[in-house]
Amino acid sequence: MVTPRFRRTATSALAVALASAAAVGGTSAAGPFSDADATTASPTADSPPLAHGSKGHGGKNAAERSYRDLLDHSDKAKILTAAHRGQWRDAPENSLPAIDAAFDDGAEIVELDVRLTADGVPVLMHDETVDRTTNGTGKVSSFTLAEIRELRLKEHLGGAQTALTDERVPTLAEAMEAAADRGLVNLDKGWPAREEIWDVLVDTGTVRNGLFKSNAPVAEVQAFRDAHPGALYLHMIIDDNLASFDEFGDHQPVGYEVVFGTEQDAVARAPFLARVAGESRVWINSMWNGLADHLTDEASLIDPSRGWERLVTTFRASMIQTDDVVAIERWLRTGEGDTVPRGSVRVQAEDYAPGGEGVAYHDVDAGNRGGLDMRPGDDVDISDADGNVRVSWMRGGEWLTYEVEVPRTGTYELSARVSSPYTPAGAYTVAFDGGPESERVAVLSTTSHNKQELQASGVAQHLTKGTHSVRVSLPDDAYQNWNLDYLQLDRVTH
Ligand SMILES: [Ca+2]
Ligand SMILES: [Ca+2]
Ligand SMILES: [Ca+2]
Repeated sequence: MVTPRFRRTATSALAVALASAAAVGGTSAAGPFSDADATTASPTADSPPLAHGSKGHGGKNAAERSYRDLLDHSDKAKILTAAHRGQWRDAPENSLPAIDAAFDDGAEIVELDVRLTADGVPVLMHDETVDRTTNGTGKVSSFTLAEIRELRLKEHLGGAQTALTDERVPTLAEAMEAAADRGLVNLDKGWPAREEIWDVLVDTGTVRNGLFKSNAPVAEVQAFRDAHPGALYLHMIIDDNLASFDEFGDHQPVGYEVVFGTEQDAVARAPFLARVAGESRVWINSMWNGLADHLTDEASLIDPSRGWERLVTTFRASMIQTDDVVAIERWLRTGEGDTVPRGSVRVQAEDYAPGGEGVAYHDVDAGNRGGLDMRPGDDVDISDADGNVRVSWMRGGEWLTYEVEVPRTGTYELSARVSSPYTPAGAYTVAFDGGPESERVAVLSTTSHNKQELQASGVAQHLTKGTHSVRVSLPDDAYQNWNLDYLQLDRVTH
């Protein structure tokens, strides 16, 4: 049983207003909403990102605000953020708590993946099979709703060694209910099930929350939109189908998801994007390389001008899909990426001390298997994963030494930004200035080699102002298969 909400008005007045707003490229929401708290400013080519007005408050009007913002593609349009598969850093991807967490963290949109069960019920699942993200196996389409509900979702991004949670595969109806008052839902993978999805949106009163998406032929898209006035639609374009922009004519989608493997792609050229941005919103993805050249979340964390800032200023993005909701929201508020906290010291794993094998490091296999040639001739395995530069192929028996400049005397706690899909992922000890080794620190799975997380070590050390050495050693009797991005020392006492 679903509870009707304020959006339960996919009826003529709204539909006409919406269709008309989309058709004429209206710069403000048509009709239904009169609350005007548009105190937000957006990054432009001439100014850094400024604060959002009222982000992350949730509450009854958040979805209305996001709906209205979505229809705004003026120069002042607010940058909207989309949480890829929900906030999977806090909950299983495509789960109900991941939807809540995404909105809690300030996203206006959750990107969810929709597939049909054997009995035709839209549920959330990214892959064609349930294997990666649940304790079951087989295609989603081979399970009835009752059967798929027996499965339990795995933590975060799932994977063979990832722990189960008590969460179940949500129906789309549950997901829309969860989002109804909070924001928008991007309905990825759902185009083949668009009629079933439409019925769910109508039944749950969430027509104004749901964003259909496809790269289908324009005639097919327009037939659906004509049959379902009020349906919000994003069209995916790459070089191969960039002509769809002209084919939509004066009945433009509310947004375009623009994907460019390189900045030289035709779809990424300034005159074309200017035309698109003049008619519609521009959605760009930053999760990994090849979605928008190398302008990724990880590159943005190092320096926003390597990613998100250029997506907005050069490529006209007014919607960004990300795996780092918290970080992109911080950037929108402050203009900063993953900056070192005040009073802390950070050393990049790839910036190990000079001196070579046996002096600065010990690496068990010859050469750099990571392929990023930063330290020619060294055997440490340095890789670049979607903008994240780190030491990879971390193996038992290996060690790395760092020189750190401590700015103030005090006690410091060490943490490490790591990634690994394995459980256990590994273990390390730390020794300062040639002293004794610490207790072993367990490296926890992040459920992906390419998704990093700052993990506390529990190791604390009193350090005087000045230069210190830190050695990180990997015991050879522990399983080891993880990546180290950086070490950080946070001062906790004087
Ligand atoms: Ca090596
Ligand atoms: Ca190695
Ligand atoms: Ca690094």
